[in-house]
Amino acid sequence: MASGYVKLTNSGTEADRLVEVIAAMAERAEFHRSTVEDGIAQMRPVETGVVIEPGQTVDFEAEKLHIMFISPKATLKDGEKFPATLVFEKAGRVDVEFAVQRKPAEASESHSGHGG
Ligand SMILES: [Cu+2]
Repeated sequence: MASGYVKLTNSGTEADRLVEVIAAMAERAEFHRSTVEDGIAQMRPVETGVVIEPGQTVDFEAEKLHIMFISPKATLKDGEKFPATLVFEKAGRVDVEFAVQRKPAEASESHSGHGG
């Protein structure tokens, strides 16, 4: 599995919500939040999407959020890029590119708490 991080700024006057991420390289993508419960790192799906208030920036890494790419169809190589589409409730579809970076072992270990 691969996790993606974005930084979203809402420069509009109304709140918006990131509802979906579409990437051809994965079967599907989910929003997850990392939590620590009883000293065990876990991830919980964020079913409601990610709200960005007007004038606010949501930094996935700082908020312990990530986009989980489920069942990548290709092996991702360090330094590669792949396209994806962010779907917002109000702003609609925004095309982006994710840069692939191999994470240190201790960071990917937190995925062991994953339900599937
Ligand atoms: Cu996850």
